[in-house]
Amino acid sequence: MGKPIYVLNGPNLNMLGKREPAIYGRDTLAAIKLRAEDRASTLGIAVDFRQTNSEGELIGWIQDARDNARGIIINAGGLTHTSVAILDALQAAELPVIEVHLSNIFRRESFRQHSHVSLAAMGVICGLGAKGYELAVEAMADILASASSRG
Ligand code: DHK
Repeated sequence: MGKPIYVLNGPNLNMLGKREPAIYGRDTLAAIKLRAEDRASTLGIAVDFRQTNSEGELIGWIQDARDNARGIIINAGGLTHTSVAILDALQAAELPVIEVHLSNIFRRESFRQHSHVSLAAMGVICGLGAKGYELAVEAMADILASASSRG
């Protein structure tokens, strides 16, 4: 299967299922992980799915991705809107990046409507709940397939 795609989740996403379900839905992160892994395995790719509440740990994983992953799917949680350091790490990774949010950040508070992560992302999926992760895995598989067919 080769190197995996990293699916990285930032602060508070471990609270999914309990956390503001009207905004984030009732799926737990464990359920989202299973769906992403299932979708990836039908596409013949591996997923390494992680969550942390620590900005430093998230940056460490992004740095690690440069050598050990084929692409990054990231929901940086609240760090999306604040962290230049996450953006810097994503740009340094030199990998395809897809940004995911469960909620539609453009229908929410104005401070959520700007994403630092987007500057490093090939595409953004938001507002589609847990399904967004499956769609991101599918899109990443296409991106990787077309990159490898170009040699
Ligand atoms: C998740 C969070 O934790 C928020 O801080 C973001 C994002 C939105 C989401 O919708 O998945 O603003």
